[in-house]
Amino acid sequence: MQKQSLGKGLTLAALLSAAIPALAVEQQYNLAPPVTEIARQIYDLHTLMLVICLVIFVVVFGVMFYSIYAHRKSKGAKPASFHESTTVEIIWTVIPFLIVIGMALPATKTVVAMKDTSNADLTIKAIGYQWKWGYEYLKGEGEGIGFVSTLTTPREQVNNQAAKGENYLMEVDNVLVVPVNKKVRIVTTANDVIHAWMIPAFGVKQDAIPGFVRDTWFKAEQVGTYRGQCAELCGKDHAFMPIVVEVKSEADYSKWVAEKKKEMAAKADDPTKVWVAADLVARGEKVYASNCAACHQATGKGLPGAFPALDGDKVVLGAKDGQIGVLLNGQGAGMPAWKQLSDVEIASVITYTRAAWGNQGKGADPVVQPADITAARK
Ligand code: HEC
Ligand SMILES: [Cu+2]
Repeated sequence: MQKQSLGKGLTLAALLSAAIPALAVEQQYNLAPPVTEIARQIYDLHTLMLVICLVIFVVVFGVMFYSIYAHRKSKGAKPASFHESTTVEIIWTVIPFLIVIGMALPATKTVVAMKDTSNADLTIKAIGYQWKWGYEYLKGEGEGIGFVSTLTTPREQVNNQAAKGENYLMEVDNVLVVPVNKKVRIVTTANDVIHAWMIPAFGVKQDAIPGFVRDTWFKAEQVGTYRGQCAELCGKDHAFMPIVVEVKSEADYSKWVAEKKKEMAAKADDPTKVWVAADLVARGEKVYASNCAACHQATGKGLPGAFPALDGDKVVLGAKDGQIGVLLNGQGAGMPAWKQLSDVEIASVITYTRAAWGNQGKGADPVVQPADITAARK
């Protein structure tokens, strides 16, 4: 899936791929090289159980084939004809029992450790949306930071109209940044349907369920970029909502927090300001591309039978209150509510849809101001 630097999670496969670069992309048969204690335990459990299975396989089939061969009829073998051997029954109960206990004990220890989210240095909420991830830094250094993380792979690559990039479908605009060697608690939830937050290298996979809060944790031991995907089938673009985590040194993380806070302060829109139509349209085009185009398409034509066209749509051309309502509350089963967008974002995307494609100059209320959204939210 991705090249990873060598470190504590040293494996034969990683060693081979480092020695022979051509193998790097090819080694996709094993688990991801672990970079957390939990992932390492999972990796070792996996190997241990595989070895136990292999030994059982060899012993059972060894005895079986040996018996078939050594006691064959042509050598005059006579079958034994005993019934109910207590000794045999005890042996074939006790041995498997010991094997199962031997596997369950270490596995339980790891599962219990996985669930222990206490004493985290940093708590981040991950919210699944159809089809992107939102992050909110709830507690610890970086508290207050929040952003949405959307796929950046261009559609041309998906449609085979362009060569696929190195991190095809595994790249996003805003990566989740965390410090190295700190316990990070991830609180998951979802806005629409069940998603799941997964980073194989961290040994983390947690469902994100609407209306519920679940949590998991990791403590990455190596600086680097780690990638995962939504791991719960969540609709049409399930394969298009990857997760990218960048683990930074403590100093670099502090620097990132400072920069992000400055950037957020600069971006914080003043929802009471009256905007010029052209600025709203320009901003709305971006909001549309990252939030609406997946369903209604960049052309505004939608997908017949699934997503209505917004080009020439009666709601988009109608009075502004109707469209504000659809965006704030959603509509039917398919149109999600967009309450999580800011007033400026909602106002600009509405203004954009009213000015784009063939809608220009046709409808009522061509410009919607952020103040309209503020009022409608009340
Ligand atoms: C997950 C797919 C999806 C996304 C993303 C989405 N929509 Fe929709 N939208 C729908 C569906 C489906 C409907 C039709 C709902 C119904 O009436 O059952 C709809 C309806 C609408 C309508 C009303 C159309 C009508 O005639 O009733 C408007 C306006 C609209 N969407 C605008 C937007 C905007 C703006 C965005 C981006 C912020 C957006 N949609 C994002 C699926 C989506
Ligand atoms: Cu999902």
